[in-house]
Amino acid sequence: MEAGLQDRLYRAPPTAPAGIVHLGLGAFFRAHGAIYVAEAMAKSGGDWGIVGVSLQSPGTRDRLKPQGWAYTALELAPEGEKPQVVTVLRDVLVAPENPQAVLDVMADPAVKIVTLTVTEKGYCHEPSTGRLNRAHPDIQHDLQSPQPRSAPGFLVRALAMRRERGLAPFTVLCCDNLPENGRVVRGVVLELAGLIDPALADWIATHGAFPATMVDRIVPATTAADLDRLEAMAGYRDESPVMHEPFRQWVIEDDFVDAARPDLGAVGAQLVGDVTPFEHMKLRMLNGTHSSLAYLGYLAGHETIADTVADPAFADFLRGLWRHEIIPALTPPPGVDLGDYADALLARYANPAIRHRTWQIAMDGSQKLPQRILGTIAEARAAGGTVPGLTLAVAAWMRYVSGRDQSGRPIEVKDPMAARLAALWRDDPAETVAGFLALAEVFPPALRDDPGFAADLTAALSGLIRDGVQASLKRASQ
Ligand code: CS2
Repeated sequence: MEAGLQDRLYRAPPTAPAGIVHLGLGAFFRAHGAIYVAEAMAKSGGDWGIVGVSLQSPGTRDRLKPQGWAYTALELAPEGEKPQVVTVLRDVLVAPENPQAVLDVMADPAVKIVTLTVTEKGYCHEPSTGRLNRAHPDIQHDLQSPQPRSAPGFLVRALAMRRERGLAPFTVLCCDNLPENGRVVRGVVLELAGLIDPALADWIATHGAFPATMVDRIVPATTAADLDRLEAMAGYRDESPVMHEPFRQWVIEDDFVDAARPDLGAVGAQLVGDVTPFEHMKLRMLNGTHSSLAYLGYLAGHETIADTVADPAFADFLRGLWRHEIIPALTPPPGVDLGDYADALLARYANPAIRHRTWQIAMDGSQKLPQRILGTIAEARAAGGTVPGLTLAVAAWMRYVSGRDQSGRPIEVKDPMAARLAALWRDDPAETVAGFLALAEVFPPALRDDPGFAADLTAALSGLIRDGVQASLKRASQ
């Protein structure tokens, strides 16, 4: 046990002045980016304290404030748990309470970087195309009001303030699991800025930077039992700890305004010229199989990913997904063996100390499936291949979002499109599939217009309904 952990939590030493504003202060950033930044400052210095912003609710701010913004990050390794106190946060703002205060700090000359983890749906874009969804209610609001609600709205209005003040823009560092995430956030920001003031959009396009990133660390939601266990172990109460696996990876395109950034390379982040091969590998091999296991595992009655992969039929299915369906369509990043990467992923999923619920990962499938699964399917089919496992995963998603499991029990579906998705379920699987494939926001044209895919998906869904998950897994395992 690290000495003085309790003292550090409640009398956190003053952290450096803020150089970073983070939008979307969830558990993932506190267990990933914030730790890299804290370590980079400890190693190489710099004023990179972080002001966190919650875009929705005050819960995190209310829990962290009495702790002076410090919190415990608990590493969950199979061989034991290890707490670390993180003191890099300087303040936490709650955007709906005072949007102007958020804009003011984003427009502060000391702030050089705005990082984001606002989840896939937070970009208010159309997942199948990456373009801004102008009809989104928050975007409609942000077009009218200088006090924004959406993440793109905050970026645009704060960049406008910086331009008016003669400051350089901040670097926008997207840390969400989106393909080409830098390009997506740049696209929505430029489109929104252009609707408000075309000259602003030109200025951002010329002077701004939107580096792409690949972020990776498994961070299960913290539970009440975790709080009690940490208290028993560490001897102090932390009302807002975060849980994480030992593994972490952060690959960043090295393109920052005025090259201003923490020394992240000194603490293991990879600063590269092209993130794309890393991002494809991670989104398709990790997130793609995570979502597949989430829907199929949930329907099979498994509560967590570790429980799911402990089931031999699932482990076989998973290996088949990687070997036969996902890896063949990938270009390995320099120096990476994708077979080894798959083996390491299986060990991470099997970590019994991580209770990562299938229900948690199943959330927001309409926003996740395109980049995690549908891209691989479209490429494989275009090359004349078949992908029965991933097709089955899409069928399982359709069953899941119907809101009822195989035995008619209700499922609590969390998805911005939940009501529309549930309404697509029909007694006839072919009709259900036709309804889903008409969703232009989710399915790329290559799949919407592919009768062979519709037929395969219908067969997978019929099989799932008729024979259940286990038999379907066997059929799809090659
Ligand atoms: C998961 C991710 O919840 C989900 O959808 O697939 O949060 C996953 O755990 C992380 O991307 C791992 O880096």
